[in-house]
Amino acid sequence: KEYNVAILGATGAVGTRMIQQLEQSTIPVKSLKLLASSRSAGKQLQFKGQPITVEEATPDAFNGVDLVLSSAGGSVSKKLLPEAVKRGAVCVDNTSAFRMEPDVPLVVPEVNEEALKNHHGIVANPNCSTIQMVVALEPIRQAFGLKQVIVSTYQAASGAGQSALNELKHEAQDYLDGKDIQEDAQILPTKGDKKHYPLAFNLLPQIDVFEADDYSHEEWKMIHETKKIMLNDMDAGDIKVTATCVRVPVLIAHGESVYFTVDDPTVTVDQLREVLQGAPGVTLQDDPAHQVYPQPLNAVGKRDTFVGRLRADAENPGSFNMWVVADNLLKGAAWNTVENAECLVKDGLF
Ligand code: A2P
Ligand code: 11C
Repeated sequence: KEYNVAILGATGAVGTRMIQQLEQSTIPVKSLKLLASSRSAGKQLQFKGQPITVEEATPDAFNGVDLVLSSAGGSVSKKLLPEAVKRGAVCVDNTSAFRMEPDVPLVVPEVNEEALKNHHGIVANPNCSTIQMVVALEPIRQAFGLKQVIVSTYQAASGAGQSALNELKHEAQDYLDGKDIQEDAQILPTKGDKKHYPLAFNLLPQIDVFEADDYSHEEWKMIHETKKIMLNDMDAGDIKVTATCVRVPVLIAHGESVYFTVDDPTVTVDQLREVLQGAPGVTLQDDPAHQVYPQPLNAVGKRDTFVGRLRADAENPGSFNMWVVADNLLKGAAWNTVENAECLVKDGLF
């Protein structure tokens, strides 16, 4: 079978990469529709060397579509994906719109591919910072059990979209030209809040808006999405997770310092390395003697999650530190979405 595919948000930082990842995927594509806002209608993009004209995303644009890959923001997904499902499509959604709905699987194929079989038309892609962390932690959990995770993130500007990436470049240039960059800040830390601060030569410990308990919504996602993916049950409290999320002046690829405690206190760093060496979707880059460790610049454009800096906490047997880096636009978004769609095809789930 060949599929009529649509990409919703095709002109964005993630959408353009969805086009590339679909080109390189095993999904047999009969036709491809590229959908965005009315602002982009008429623009031309390429798929496998052929020009495709971008169309405005409306409910009827999904007529005849079998598979939707979506990354145009949560409110657009909420409005349009039920329309696509009504018209017979299966949607893999990269936004937060449906992630916590009980009948929507939240899937990272290396961790919980089997959850795909419970879909009712929509599969959700987790948040980028959650995805790379669970790819690194799942093989460890399977081998040794997992009690607790304490994560601090170092997140790239592109997580907030193409316009945030442009904002960082502009601020950096203005700063080097000796200009005041306060006025350049129009989007970050988040479009959804009142004040905006420059990211260039700075750090912003706010990603998304704050919750009532003073955690940011990004931190909330890392805690709750991790439990839904790894425990397959939002309310299961077996893994304690806490997070601090920070935006850093990097364009692409998130870094994470992950402190974790396994069930078995006799586990060694060598055993962890052995497990991670062969783990799906993981590349181990851990050779301190030769200064080998994951870096955002080296992860850009790659599908894998890179893990290094593994160390035992000498004062707490069974607890370890590691450093995890992945391209937030690929494994964190476009690739994980296309990979989920590949699995749906492979597993005969639509
Ligand atoms: P457009 O380029 O026409 O604004 P990013 O995450 O990089 O900011 O990209 C967001 C994507 O979502 C873009 O493709 C953008 O299209 C698309 N988008 C934004 N608002 C809408 C909307 N109301 N309907 C459809 N697509 C939208
Ligand atoms: C960021 N992680 O880096 C966010 C972007 O829930 O899909 C992804 C938002 C999401 O800003």
